Amino acid sequence: MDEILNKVKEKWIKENLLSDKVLDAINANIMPIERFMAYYRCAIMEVETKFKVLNEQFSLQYDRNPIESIKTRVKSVEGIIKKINKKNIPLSLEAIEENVTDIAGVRVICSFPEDIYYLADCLLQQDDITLIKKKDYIKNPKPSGYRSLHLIVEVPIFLENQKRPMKVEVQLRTIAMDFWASLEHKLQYKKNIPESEVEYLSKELEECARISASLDERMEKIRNRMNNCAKETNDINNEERKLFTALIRENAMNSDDLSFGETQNLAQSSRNMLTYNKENFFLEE
Ligand code: 0O2
Repeated sequence: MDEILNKVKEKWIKENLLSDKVLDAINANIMPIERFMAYYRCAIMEVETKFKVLNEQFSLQYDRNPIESIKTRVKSVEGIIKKINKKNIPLSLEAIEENVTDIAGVRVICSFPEDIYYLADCLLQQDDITLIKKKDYIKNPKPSGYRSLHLIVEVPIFLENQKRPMKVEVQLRTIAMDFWASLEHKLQYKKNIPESEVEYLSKELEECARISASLDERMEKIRNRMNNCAKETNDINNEERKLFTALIRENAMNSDDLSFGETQNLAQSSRNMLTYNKENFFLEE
């Protein structure tokens, strides 16, 4: 009996669910979704490249990289559906495109908080970027302790015969902010935690967020002090170079034909004068 039922079931599936008509219908519906997701992947590439270019330029100009790493993702279909339900968005690609603004996500991990604002400004200055929304959770952290700078931007992608504006969510954060957010995000998925523990853990996470913010601040101060020291040393070296050149020029003008030994003596006396000047320079300070 079971065998007969199975055969009937199989025949029905083949004739109805796997018919050419049904497969055509599935393809017709899947294609626009695949195209839709591909557009978001292209938008991610555009924004990621912009950050890579800024990083490269910064590294040439200041001899350091403001970006530690860049992570990108296209939101999963499951994630999009959850957001549609949460926000009661109509079930059409147009409505999703309009209302789900984080389908394309680019996360930029920076070394210091100042780099975040520098990079955000540089991106927003570009004439093909339109700012849709900005949320500064660094200046105004979430009650959970979450800190990051969020930008929803629109960037054009250039297709065969079309220029298409696409929305991308950019999250900029430091390594410390990212460490905290990744861990906290993982903990959000842990189930069966008793109410009393939830309260304790939330307080702990808030405290950790505070510590990580203070760590960012202190590291930035250390960086700035180091930069100032390096600048002062650079200024002194430049001063030294100028003095040395001036002394050589002066001594050379006062001497005609010099032997090798005399030239060496001249260089040494220039160095001595330079040391004297340098010491006085420090004493004057
Ligand atoms: P996922 O899995 O990271 O994509 P909206 O985006 O406007 O619909 P909302 O909540 O107003 O919703 O946006 P918001 O506040 O800008 O946050 C969007 C994203 O920021 C979240 O995406 C998280 O990635 C991150 N985020 C916000 N708050 C927290 C937080 O308290 N902890 C952590 N770890 N991350 C946070 P999704 O869609 O929630 O999830």
